[in-house]
Amino acid sequence: MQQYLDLMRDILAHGSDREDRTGVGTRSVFGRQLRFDLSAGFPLLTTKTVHFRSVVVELLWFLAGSTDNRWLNERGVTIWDEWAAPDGELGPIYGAQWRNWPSADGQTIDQLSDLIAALRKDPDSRRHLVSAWNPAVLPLGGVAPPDNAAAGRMALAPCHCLFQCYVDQGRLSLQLYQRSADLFLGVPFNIASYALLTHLLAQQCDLEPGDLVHTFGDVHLYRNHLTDDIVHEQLRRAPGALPRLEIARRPPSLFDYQPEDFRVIGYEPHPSIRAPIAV
Ligand code: UFP
Repeated sequence: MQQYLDLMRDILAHGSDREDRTGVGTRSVFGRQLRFDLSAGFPLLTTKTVHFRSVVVELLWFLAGSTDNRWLNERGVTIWDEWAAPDGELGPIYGAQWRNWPSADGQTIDQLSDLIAALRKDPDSRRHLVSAWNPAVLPLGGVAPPDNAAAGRMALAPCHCLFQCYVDQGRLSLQLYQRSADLFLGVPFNIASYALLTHLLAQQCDLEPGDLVHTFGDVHLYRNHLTDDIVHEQLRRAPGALPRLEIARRPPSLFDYQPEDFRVIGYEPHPSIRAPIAV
């Protein structure tokens, strides 16, 4: 995870100070990439504690096609609370686009089922893509996230908006394009989530997990995270050994995993670091 810390230093050294939608302000760079060989360990940040169970539950929620925050709350996960409408709805975010992309003829497209079928049938294809970026239902500008969700729009425009899979020599690799990335709070979570997704896709296709390639558009540090007890505290810490992911069973489909199926072995992180989130 040294690369993650190097990217933080890159932003501190080379970033531009910018104003942003949330009003907090960021220091940002454009166009960077991290690469994790998943055979070398599971990329869960060790220089602070990342709550792995929330990563698991959120991913299973996406896979289930749900956009209802109550589903997460019932499982003890509160990471989407700030964006939800009063009834828990988040609008047609990731789960809706991944499983039920609305097509022109009134049908819906299950991009994930199509992906699994295509990976099995034609692993060499260069068309193994899944997109969450659907311009027809992006949030309306100047409208608060919960109000967008209540109006049937996405509460938040997809940050991790496109991924592509690649199969070579029995290994499944995945590249993610993240258009906007809060490096301190969001990215450790996003890395773990897509590493987990790569493991699941590989298992379902009888392949080994290969590389996770994480490509960034605007990758930033929020101004209120550039303090001695947040970003600089993290940079003082030495990364430890990566844990290993254990998957207890192979369920019949990508949509049948349960939170209890996953364990990280040997995760010995530094303590968590609290930081304010920009909504
Ligand atoms: N963000 C992430 N990862 C996520 C997520 C949000 O880093 O998974 F949902 C951050 C990126 C940015 C903000 O700081 O949330 C989204 O704001 P905007 O839509 O203006 O880019």
